[in-house]
Amino acid sequence: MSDKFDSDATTLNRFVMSYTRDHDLVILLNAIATSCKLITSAVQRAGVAKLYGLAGEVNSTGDDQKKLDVLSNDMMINALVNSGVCCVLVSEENEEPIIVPPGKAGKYCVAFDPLDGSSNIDCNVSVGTIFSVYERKPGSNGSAEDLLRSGADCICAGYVVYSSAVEMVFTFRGSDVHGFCLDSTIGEFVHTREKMVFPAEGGKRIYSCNEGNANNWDQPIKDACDHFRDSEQPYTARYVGSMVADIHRTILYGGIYMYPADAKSPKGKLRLLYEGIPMAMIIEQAGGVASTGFFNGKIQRVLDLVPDEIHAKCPIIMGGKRDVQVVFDQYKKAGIDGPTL
Ligand code: AHM
Ligand code: MG
Repeated sequence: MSDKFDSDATTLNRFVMSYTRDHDLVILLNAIATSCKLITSAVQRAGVAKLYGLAGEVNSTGDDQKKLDVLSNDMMINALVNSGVCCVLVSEENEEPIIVPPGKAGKYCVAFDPLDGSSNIDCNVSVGTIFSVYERKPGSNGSAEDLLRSGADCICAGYVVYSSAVEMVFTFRGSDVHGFCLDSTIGEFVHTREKMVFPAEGGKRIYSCNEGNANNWDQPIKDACDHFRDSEQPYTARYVGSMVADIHRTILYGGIYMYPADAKSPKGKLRLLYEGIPMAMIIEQAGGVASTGFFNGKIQRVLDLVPDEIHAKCPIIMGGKRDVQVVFDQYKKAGIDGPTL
C-alpha cells in the first residue's frame, strides 16, 4: 500500500455526515467549504489576478474594503443563499442582514467574516474566514433577531486559515474540535487533526496582543503584560494581527490572545457574532478559556454575551487556563472578582 494515497480519507463532508442525519446541515457545511475553496483560490491568485488593494468602499465597521474582502464576501453569500438551507446571513462586510428570498430559504442562520485580517491581505500574511451557525427561532421566517442570542445557542462554529497550508478548524456545540487540511490534489478538506486540545500544562508561554494600544488599556491588562514579560520564565511575544492565525497558534502551541476593551474602544474591536462567539466556542471546547475580561461591570464568558445588534463588539481574552488566570489574578489585585480556573 502506498503511504501517499489514502484510500479511506475522511473528508469534511464524510465527517459531517457521520455526525448528523440532518441533511440540511450537511448541505450548509458543504456550501461553507465550497466558498472557502473559492476564497483559497482568490487568495492564492491575488497577485496575478490583480486583487490587491482597495475596492473603494467602507464596510459595516467603517474599515476600507479590500478587493479580496469584497470578492470573498460575494463567494460566501452566493454559496449560502443558493444552498437552499439558510434564511438569514450576517456578514462583516454588509451593514444590514441578508434575508434569503422565500423560494430559497431554509432553517439556518449564518454569521461570518469572509476574510478576517484585512490589514494583512496585501502583504501575503495569513488571513482567514470565521463563521457561526444558528437555527432560526420557532415561528420565525428568518430575521436579524434569529442571531441576536447568546453564544450558548450556536450550533457549530469554525474558522479557515489561509496560509502555507489551508486548514479548517471546526466544532459542533458540546463536541470535540477537529482540523481539516485542504488537499489541493483532490479539492477536499481532509480530516487531519483529531480532537484538538490545548497543550497539557499550558504549552509555550506566548502572549499575543497589539501593545501599540497599551496606553489605553486598564491597569490589570497592563499589569498582566508586565507579568508575562517579567516572570521567572518570561513569555515570548507573537502577534500576527489576523485573529485566525493568532488563535490557531494559541490552540496548537499554548499561550494567550487578547484584544481587550480600552479607553478608546470600551467594547473592544472584535465583533461578537462572527469573531468572538465562534472563536470562544472553539477555544472552550479545546479546553481553553474565552473571557471578555472586565466588561460592563464584571468578568464574563464570551459565550454568555447576547449581541444587541448584529455588528456588536466584545473584548477578548482567550487562551489556556494557566495564562488567562494571570489576567484574572491582576483583576483580583485591583479588587475585581473573577473565576479561579
Ligand atoms: P478585520 O475583521 O477588519 O480584519 O479586523 C479584525 C482583525 C483581527 O483579525 C485581528 O486580530 C485584529 O483585527 C487586529 O487589529 P489591530 O490591527 O488593531 O491589531
Ligand atoms: Mg474582516
